[in-house]
Amino acid sequence: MVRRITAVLAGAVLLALTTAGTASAASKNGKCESGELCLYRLAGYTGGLLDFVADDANYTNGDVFHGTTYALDNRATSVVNNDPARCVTLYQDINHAKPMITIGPRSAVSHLRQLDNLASSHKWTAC
Ligand SMILES: [Ca+2]
Ligand SMILES: [Ca+2]
Repeated sequence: MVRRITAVLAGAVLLALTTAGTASAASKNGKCESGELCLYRLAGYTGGLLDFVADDANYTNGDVFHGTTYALDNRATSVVNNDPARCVTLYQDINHAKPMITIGPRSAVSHLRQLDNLASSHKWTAC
């Protein structure tokens, strides 16, 4: 019985270490790390950024671009998908309504042009 519990604990520790190793990127720390979607307020990846590891169904929840007081909703102008494998879709409305654009792995858009200042949610997808 004792031996069995030890084996389960060892497995749990290994899982925790593996998870930490693959999820080193931290959302909303102002750094566009590998595995993140990075939204910039201005063209050419300037004007402050917001970086996300996960989906976000609602940009109207108080997020501001890092280092600024500008709210995210309807303000993204340039975008970086810094994930090596996933695609990410931006939506014009909250709750992933009205898809605008899908950006492939390790791809970027320096100016969203006619889609400027519209994004209100995003979701990661398989490519
Ligand atoms: Ca980050
Ligand atoms: Ca919008």
